[in-house]
Amino acid sequence: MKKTHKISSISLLQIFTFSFVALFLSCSSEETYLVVFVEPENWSVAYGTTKKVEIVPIETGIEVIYLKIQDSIVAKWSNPVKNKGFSYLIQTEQWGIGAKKIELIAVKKQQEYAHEKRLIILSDIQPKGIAYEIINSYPHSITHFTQGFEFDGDQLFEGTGQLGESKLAKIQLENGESIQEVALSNAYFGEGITIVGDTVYQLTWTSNKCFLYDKNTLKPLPEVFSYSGEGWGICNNGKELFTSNGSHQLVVRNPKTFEPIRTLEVYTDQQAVVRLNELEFIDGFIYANIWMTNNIAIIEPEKGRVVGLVNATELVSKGRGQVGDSFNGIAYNKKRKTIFVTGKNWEKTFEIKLIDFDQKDILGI
Ligand SMILES: [Ca+2]
Repeated sequence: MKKTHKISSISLLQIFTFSFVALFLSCSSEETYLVVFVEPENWSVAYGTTKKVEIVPIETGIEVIYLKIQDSIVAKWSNPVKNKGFSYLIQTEQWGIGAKKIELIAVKKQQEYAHEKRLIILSDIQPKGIAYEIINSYPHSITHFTQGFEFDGDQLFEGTGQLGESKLAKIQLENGESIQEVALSNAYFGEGITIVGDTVYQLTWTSNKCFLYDKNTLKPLPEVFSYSGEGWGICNNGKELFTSNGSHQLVVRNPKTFEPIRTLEVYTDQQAVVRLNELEFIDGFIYANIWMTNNIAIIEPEKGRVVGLVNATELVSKGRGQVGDSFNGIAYNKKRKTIFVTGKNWEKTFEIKLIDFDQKDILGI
């Protein structure tokens, strides 16, 4: 009893001391700038442009100033003179789309003083509104909280969520019923699915686990991949996996190890596109449901630019039914060249075709 009391007193004291030191440090670092960016700067620019930043030392005795972009030193100025400014040109193509950390570090008497900004590099393309036509509709099980939707040939696979109800199933398109299915343990909330070779990958929402199955038997494979953060959607282009986590970022992964290769930041010409959910790779582009909207974003997988937006409000009203939740689920049938879409607990799955979506035209290639 006594021992417990003693430990908690020490912990509280440590927390207090730490907080005090942290507060002191944050105050001092915020107030002591030896070098600054000249304001007002526009910290949001289009990809492809050159961004000129103006820099001015505001103190004497600085030995050296470093400019860092994304933690890499890109320029260095020795013995700068107070109030004598200089500039640096940031080539946005070199850094890619997304939020970039831009940092000035002034060194004086072996102390470092930092001044940090975020440069948002937006897409240079305005997304095109893409229309579609409904080719057909099919029943969808209202007990399926759809989180993953993908074809292997003509066989539709569906992964579902909710604790105690999550599963992976092969679906008979004509009636929406499971031909074969495997349940997840009650501890796991199933998320996106994708198929590479003979393997089905299934993410979990907050358990940091990706389960693997033999696509023919739906037997779970012994290997389980782990990852950091939440699991939402997943798709692949045959060589790489793409995973979403509810943010505007997509992580490109090695299918053999699940290790991240790079991160894509998804932007329009105005803003980051957040809450990217179920994914599908179609003809060189990533299609993503945007959670809490009726939209699908069509994303270029190299740079993260949103080239098109499909507004599926009509499908939501026609397919959701009484108990349906959000629009989620995109599966491409390569043979039919049509896209199948549904939602969580929806009554229907729709087969659609996009109208006048010419990717090459949009990208100007
Ligand atoms: Ca999909």
